[in-house]
Amino acid sequence: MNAANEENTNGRIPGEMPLIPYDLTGREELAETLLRNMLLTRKFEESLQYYFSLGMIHGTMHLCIGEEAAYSGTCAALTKDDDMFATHRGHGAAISKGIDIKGMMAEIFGRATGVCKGHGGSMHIADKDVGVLGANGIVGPALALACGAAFAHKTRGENCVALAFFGDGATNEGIFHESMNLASIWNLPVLFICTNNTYGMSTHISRVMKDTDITHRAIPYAMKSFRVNGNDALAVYETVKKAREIALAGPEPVLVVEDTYRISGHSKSDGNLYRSKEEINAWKKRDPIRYLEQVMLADGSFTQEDLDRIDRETTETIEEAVRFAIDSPYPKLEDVYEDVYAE
Ligand SMILES: Cc1ncc(C[n+]2csc(CCOP(=O)(O)OP(=O)(O)O)c2C)c(N)n1
Ligand SMILES: [Mg+2]
Repeated sequence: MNAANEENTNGRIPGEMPLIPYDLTGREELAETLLRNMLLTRKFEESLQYYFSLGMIHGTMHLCIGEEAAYSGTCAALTKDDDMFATHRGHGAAISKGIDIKGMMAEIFGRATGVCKGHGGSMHIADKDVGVLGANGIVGPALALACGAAFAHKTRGENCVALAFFGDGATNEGIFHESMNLASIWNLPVLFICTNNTYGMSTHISRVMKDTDITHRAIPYAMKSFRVNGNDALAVYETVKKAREIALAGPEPVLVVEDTYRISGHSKSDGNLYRSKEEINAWKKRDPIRYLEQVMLADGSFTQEDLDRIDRETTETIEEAVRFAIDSPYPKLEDVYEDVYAE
């Protein structure tokens, strides 16, 4: 099943994204939320880049610049009670699921006021109060963890789903197939969301898969699947909303493949030697934030002044979060074993 604005973007140099005329009447709040979360994610990560370059953030991190619509559109289709599991590239997912931005910024700065008391960092962001059940530095576990959460929802008779984000690379892992099989045979209300940015580190999808249409991987598990333009936040939202309804009604799992592109490098140590400037520039023209802004202006529901206000407000939120993080204390040395579980 293909949603609006679908095209095959596995080719390395994509075409331009045609502007789809959306009627936003009565859906202004949705459009603003989608845009706001994308802007917050972009500005959050640009700040991280800056403070990392100053040596004020340690370790590494994986940015999702260019992929914001996939996270924003997907999470807008969820309720607060739905559970979400993110990947190593999880900032946009956590922000879009409603995590406290100050607490997440402080976490990545390693401060005691962080959502995980500064013990987790970029790849271990979690806050179960808003259904952010954890990012993960290992490729693939989100799928299996989401099966567990969905099993709990089903057993307790709760009206919610569990969702796992994962990349195209993860679909070649055993855990992808084991989780798809388990969810299918146990009829679990779980959404498997593949952010297909066509690369696993420096490896293009076509070098590791004969059939690069990842929706075909739902077929052996008798699972419904959708493929959508992951740079169009509204199309993503509509697709995931539909998938969520199917998952709850079954209950049954659904696979959604969101075609997108990572403008940023894989992690902080990426020389971009595996792809051309031409390819990156072609994708920059498909920027999901600029695209939604154009849709909002074209529909007439929003003026340039409205967009400027949203832009300004999101900048202020991020600046405030950075000030909060920098002013916060580091965790105490004697607390190093707190929240550590080992037998
Ligand atoms: C089990 C496992 N294998 C390998 C790695 C190293 N690794 C980290 S990210 C990554 C690429 C993952 O690609 P994809 O799933 O497409 O996600 P993307 O980084 O593109 O968002 C790899 C191989 C890992 N962290 N865990
Ligand atoms: Mg990938």
